Formats: sequence, structure tokens, C-alpha cells
Amino acid sequence: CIRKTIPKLQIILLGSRSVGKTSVGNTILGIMEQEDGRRTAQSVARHGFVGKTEITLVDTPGWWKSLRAFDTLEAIKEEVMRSMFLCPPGPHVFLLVIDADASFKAKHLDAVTTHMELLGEGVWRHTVVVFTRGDWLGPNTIEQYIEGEGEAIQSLVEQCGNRYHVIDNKKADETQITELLEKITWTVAGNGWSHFFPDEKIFLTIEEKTRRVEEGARLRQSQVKAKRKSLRGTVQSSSINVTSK
Ligand SMILES: Nc1nc2c(ncn2[C@@H]2O[C@H](COP(=O)(O)OP(=O)(O)OP(=O)(O)O)[C@@H](O)[C@H]2O)c(=O)[nH]1
Ligand SMILES: [Mg+2]
Repeated sequence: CIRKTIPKLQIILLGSRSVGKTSVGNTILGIMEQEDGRRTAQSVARHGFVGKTEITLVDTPGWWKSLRAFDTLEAIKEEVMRSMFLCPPGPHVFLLVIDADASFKAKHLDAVTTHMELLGEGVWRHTVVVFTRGDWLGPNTIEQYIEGEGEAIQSLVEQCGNRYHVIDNKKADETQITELLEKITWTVAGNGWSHFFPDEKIFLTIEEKTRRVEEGARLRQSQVKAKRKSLRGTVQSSSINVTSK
């Protein structure tokens, strides 16, 4: 048992679409009224407390469950990567959210792995798998689900050093969050109490892309304006022609 508590914790929620990332965030922050089914399109940081621990929690958009990162929209990938810079100096843990009511096969593992690796090589040491929809397990334990679901999920859990936790976002039950926080604390302790160091190069690349996109938008806008102006000029001159006749 670890007695030490962390005064400040930076956490990033990751996972494929609709697995319950935003809901896990709400459950951690103790927000019960949940807006159902609103898709997260951008990474956002939220703040709150769990006990005495001050938490910065970054929610991210999800990727399609069966798509490898190569096939995911650039905009989604950039948002996922940007999440690391929304909780400076870096996240202590990544919570990789998986829905425990669905199947998890090799193609899903491929999707998870390729997306996680967008963040850098060291992510796995900082990752805890969070299974959602614990309410769908019925009498089964999460271990039975992992066992029964097969190789893909087992190797994912192993890749994350067997760090996992199951949550039912529909239940107001504080112990599931206290236990999650304990597992997070073990993870952080296991990493020498240090956070993950995001690669500055990724940040610069995203910044550069955003700058270019904005510049392109500005250019297009000024072209449209110029065109409108010249059109107005033609209309005016033609109306002068009309009135002078
Ligand atoms: N029964 C049950 N439903 C859940 C649970 N967690 C989330 N849901 C439901 O699953 C749906 C998707 O949840 P979200 O939290 O929006 O999922 P998300 O991963 O943030 O989705 P995107 O932002 O679109 O990628 C919502 O209708 C939630 O109410 C759970 O533990 N149990
Ligand atoms: Mg969401």
C-alpha cells in the first residue's frame, strides 16, 4: 500500500470512439449529470479534485475502433497529440479506455497500438487500461472478460504492465474512483514519481501545421474579399452605365 498522495496529477483520457472517455472524466471529477452521446471533437483540459489531489484531466476525440492511425483523419491525430501539451509539464498517466461490453480483436489492438504510439515510445509505462460499462459484465469479473476475450486484449493489458481497472459510469460509487486513483498512484510511483515527457518536436510540428492552415484560411478569405470587391466594382460601373444611358 502506498501512503504517499500526489498533490497534483495530470491525466489524459484516450481511446476509440464512444467507449466512454468523457464519461470516465465525469466520473473521476464527480460530475453526475452526463450529457449523453455528445462526441468530443477537440482535446480539452478540465480541472478538479479527487480527495486532496488536484487533477488536470484532458479529454480527447476518439479514433474509429478498427482503423489504424495511418487511416485516421489528420485532425483527430493532431488533437490526440495536442493533448500532451494541454497538461504541462506532461501527463503522469494515460487512461486507455476500452468498452468491456464489446469484443476486442487483433484489428482493434492494431488500432490502439498505432494511435498510442503517436504520443511517443514511452507511453506504455504510463498507461492504465480503464474498462468501462462494468454494468454490462453482469456476474462476470473483468478478469473473466479479459480471459474470455482472447489474445488481443490479453496482450494489450500485458503491454500496460497488467495495470487495469473497471468502471461503471452509470453508478455513483466513489470507491471505484478511489481504487482507480490508487492504481494511478502505483503507476506514478513505478515511474519514479515522474511524468511522461512529451516530445517538443511533436508540438512544433502541430504548431507549424496549425499556422499553415490558418494562413491558408486567411489567404482564401482575402481572395474572396478581393473578388467581392472587384465584383462590386463591376456591378457599380455597369449600373453607372445603365443610368447614364
Ligand atoms: N451502461 C453504460 N454506459 C456507458 C458507460 N460509460 C459510458 N456510457 C455511455 O456510452 C456513451 C458514450 O459515452 P462517452 O463518454 O460520450 O464516450 P466517448 O468515448 O467520450 O465518445 P467520443 O467523444 O464520441 O469518442 C454514452 O451514451 C454514455 O452514457 C458505462 O459505464 N455504462
Ligand atoms: Mg467524448
